[in-house]
Amino acid sequence: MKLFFILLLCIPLITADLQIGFYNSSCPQAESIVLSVVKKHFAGDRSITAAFLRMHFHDCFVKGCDASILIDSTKKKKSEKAAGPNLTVRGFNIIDEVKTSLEASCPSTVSCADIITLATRDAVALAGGLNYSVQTGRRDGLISNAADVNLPGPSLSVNQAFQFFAAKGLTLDDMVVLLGGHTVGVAHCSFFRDRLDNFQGSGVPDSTMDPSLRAQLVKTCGSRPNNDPTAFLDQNTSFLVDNQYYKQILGNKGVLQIDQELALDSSSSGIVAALASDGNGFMKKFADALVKLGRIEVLVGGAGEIRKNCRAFNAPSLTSSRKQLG
Ligand code: HEM
Ligand SMILES: *[C@@H]1O[C@H](CO)[C@@H](O)[C@H](O)[C@H]1NC(C)=O
Ligand SMILES: *[C@@H]1O[C@H](CO)[C@@H](O)[C@H](O)[C@H]1NC(C)=O
Ligand SMILES: *[C@@H]1O[C@H](CO)[C@@H](O)[C@H](O)[C@H]1NC(C)=O
Ligand SMILES: CC(=O)N[C@H]1CO[C@H](CO)[C@@H](O)[C@@H]1O
Repeated sequence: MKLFFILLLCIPLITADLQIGFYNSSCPQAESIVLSVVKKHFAGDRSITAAFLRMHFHDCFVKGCDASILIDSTKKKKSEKAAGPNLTVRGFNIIDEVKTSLEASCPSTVSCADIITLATRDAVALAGGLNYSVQTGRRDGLISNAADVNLPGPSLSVNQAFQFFAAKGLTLDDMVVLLGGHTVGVAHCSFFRDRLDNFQGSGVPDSTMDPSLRAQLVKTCGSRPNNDPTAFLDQNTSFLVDNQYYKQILGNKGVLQIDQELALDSSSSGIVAALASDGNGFMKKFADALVKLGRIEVLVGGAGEIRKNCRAFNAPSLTSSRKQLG
């Protein structure tokens, strides 16, 4: 009898996994609520596609896709948000708005980690990418420490950057396809300024950068010396999810060093060329790679919690949603 109960308790642990339509019965409106808020914001600001892609990447690469990136720092502890590479992640207010709307319809049901995943999917589709099906059922993490943030920097070689992806179970193809996220969005000059005049401390520009792009970036970055301006990562279709990024880097118009390295390094140049010449293939691969990104080290079943407020862990008195494991 006792053994029977132990087995019974174990079943949810064994079968718990992400599923397409995880909220079909617990919150049937979940996906349409996310879409309506994202759509509203996208109509006024197409740059939110970039915001969510980067937020999703940073969330999933630090402690898995568990919304740890959304936690605000407290006086006592600096959360992931307070770490250098996270400084310029944006879109937090839109996530809050989605959460408020979801809590009104389905309290304590839809995780913040799933909100990031769904908002990314919707924003990609609105920007011309595929409207792919994405699994849900992630739970929110209980840890967010600035010290845990260890993300690849923009001046790494392809092989160095790949070590970060391999550690998350991703392939070199996955990395090259995911860096296609740089088909939208911007980079602050501080992340690539050395390439314009003092590449790796050499005193001269990065010779791999197209001279006309360099001239343009010198103008952009030099214009307001007291702050840190931004430049588009994709010089042509800066707000569209398409394969232009790969065409740009093949033409030496990568803004970040890692972007340019991707086209030049013999390990990745073939993948880049293939993606540059197959727009539809890129769309499908990008969607598949985002689904794979969204599965990294997720919490499912009774792990973690469903946060009421994406910026804070539930108070101990609210932990009824923190299911007890048998
Ligand atoms: C080796 C891997 C990567 C490196 C070194 C890297 C580095 C960077 C850097 C330095 C920026 C500029 C940030 C700023 O100035 O605010 C940036 C922006 C961005 N990254 Fe990446 N990134 C990587 C992978 C990815 C991946 C996998 C995605 C998503 C699939 C992604 C999506 C973005 C987007 C959309 C932006 C623009 C953000 C905005 O406009 O607010 N990146 N990245
Ligand atoms: C939710 O509904 C969709 C569409 O009908 C279906 O494809 C999916 O398998 C369902 N998921 C679950 C977990 O019921
Ligand atoms: C994606 O597909 C769903 C289901 O067909 C649809 O309701 C939604 O409007 C589509 N999203 C976008 C951004 O087109
Ligand atoms: C910009 O992108 C459009 C649409 O993909 C393409 O037709 C055009 O050739 C591109 N222009 C440049 C200068 O890359
Ligand atoms: C807002 C924020 O978190 N800023 C921090 C980002 O990281 C840099 C460098 O680690 C810190 O100096 C900032 O305080």
